Amino acid sequence: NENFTASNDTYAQELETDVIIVGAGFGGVYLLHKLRDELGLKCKVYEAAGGLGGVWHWNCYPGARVDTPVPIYEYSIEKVWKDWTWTEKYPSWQELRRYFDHVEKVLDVKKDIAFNTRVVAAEFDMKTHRWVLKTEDGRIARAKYFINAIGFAAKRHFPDWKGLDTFKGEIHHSSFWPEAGVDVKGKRVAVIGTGSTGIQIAQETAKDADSVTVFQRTPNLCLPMEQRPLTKEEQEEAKARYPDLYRHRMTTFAGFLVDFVKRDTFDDSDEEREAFYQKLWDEGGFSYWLGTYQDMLFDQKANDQAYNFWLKKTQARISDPRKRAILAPEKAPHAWGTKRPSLEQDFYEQMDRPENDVVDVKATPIVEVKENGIVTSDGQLREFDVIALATGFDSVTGGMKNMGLKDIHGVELSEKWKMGTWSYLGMTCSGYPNMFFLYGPQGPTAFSNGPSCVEIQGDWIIDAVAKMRAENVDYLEATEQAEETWREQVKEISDKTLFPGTSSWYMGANVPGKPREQLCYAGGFPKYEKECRNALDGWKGFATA
Ligand code: N01
Repeated sequence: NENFTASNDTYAQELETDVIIVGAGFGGVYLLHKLRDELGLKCKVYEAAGGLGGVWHWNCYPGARVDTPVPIYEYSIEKVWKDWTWTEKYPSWQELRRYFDHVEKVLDVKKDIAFNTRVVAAEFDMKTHRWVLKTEDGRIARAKYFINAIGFAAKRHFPDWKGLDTFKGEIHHSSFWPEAGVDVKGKRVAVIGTGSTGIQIAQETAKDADSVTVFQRTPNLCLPMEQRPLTKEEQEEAKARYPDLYRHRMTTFAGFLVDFVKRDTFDDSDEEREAFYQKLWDEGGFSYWLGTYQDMLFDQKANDQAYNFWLKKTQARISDPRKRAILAPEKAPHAWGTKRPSLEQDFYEQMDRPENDVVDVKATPIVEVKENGIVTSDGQLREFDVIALATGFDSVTGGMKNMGLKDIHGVELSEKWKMGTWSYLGMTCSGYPNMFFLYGPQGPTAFSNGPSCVEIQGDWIIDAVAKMRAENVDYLEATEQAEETWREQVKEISDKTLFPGTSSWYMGANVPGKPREQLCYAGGFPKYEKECRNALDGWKGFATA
């Protein structure tokens, strides 16, 4: 456009800048801060929501809280953690929002973020070597670098049940919950889905509602959260160790502090194993998942042991035999830990109460929503006042496929990824020069602690941009060969584990018609970082100009 009169104002109709980042969650804010304040680049962020926090802006459903403990669920940036104090080990969405207010106070990021701005198209202009992005309301931005930080849950998944829009009560998807809340006092609530979200909504709503009915397709093999309040004093005392903790989290498999032990399940005697499981169980959180025997996710027999211990612990909490058989069945629904366990507080006790119920929708699927309730395939109509759809997301790839991204040949990303996902290092794509993404497909994403993942990938992107500038590289594009090899590697690593045998969003299996494939890199942080750093040395797998 010859008449392009660009400005650098955040909300300019025509914006010209060095870097455009999409998304103002943990990833986008980290990149904005580092690229702007440390590399000195002009940066702007486009964010569809009205505030900071990404998923923590959208997720305000009842009981929403993170299931990674602080202080590892936060930035390692000293000027941010230095003056920040949490009140709980696993913070609520309200506290995470306050954390982002604090981040704003310290890093002053908002002035470079255009909120309520949804990107609907992006294309690289081969003549000028600049990205051109369009927003829903017709604004245009041009930038040398384009970074996608939209997270893995940017596209909601709604089932296509007949009559979904005829329901006369209140119906909300978890990621679109009214911020003012929904008054459930005296009401009959249906919760559909038992992912991390459904468990939290059911557990919390049951405290106020007349009754809660959970529609469960696959049992969530939940672990006890062991939530507890934190004092300012204990955090101040611990802060001397934070730099070490932050370094350490990058050396573990998933960017947590716990890690798999270098011992196999049957290396221990029955008694030793029982004692070890008990120890992990008592620690709470993900210790029983990510701090266990190294063969748990590889060997079915080892995995059965983990399931049996879980079963014993969980069944003991449910007195109603019918509910027990649905929530904690004798036969494992899938290999333990190959779907995300939710961290619960009193979910099983709440479900056990006589006024609450659980419906096995694997046996009797939902077939229709009527104006007064939900009909299952056995013809039964259950009546409700409120329906919470906790049916998840077109996870990992859905967001990027839905943004109108086009490669240098004019092919849409949704077309390129129609039969499966191709990327290099889970951060770049062939046909998309000077574009980076993080916390998305083929990176450690779903198998990692979010803030750790955005720092490991964010630091790589920052170093790549810095290196391009230092070497006068104007154009950086992953080769198709490098993509093929990376895709194979992601698959090969996953195929050695028990993940592929389970229908989960990790495998793209939660959305009808989506190709079944491992969406994330399951090789762990140390191996991942080594691969990425190696590629930077001499631009392996990239074409440069
Ligand atoms: O989504 P999910 P989520 N009929 O896809 C069911 C993170 N997170 O929003 O398992 C009936 O996990 C579906 O059943 P099935 C975390 O990484 C973190 O809960 O496919 N049921 C499943 O039970 C998490 O993993 C936090 O058989 C249907 C549920 O809906 C990720 O976000 C909190 C159905 C969807 O579960 C996504 O979690 C929340 C149908 N037609 C989320 N379609 C914390 O940090 C789907 N389902 C605490």
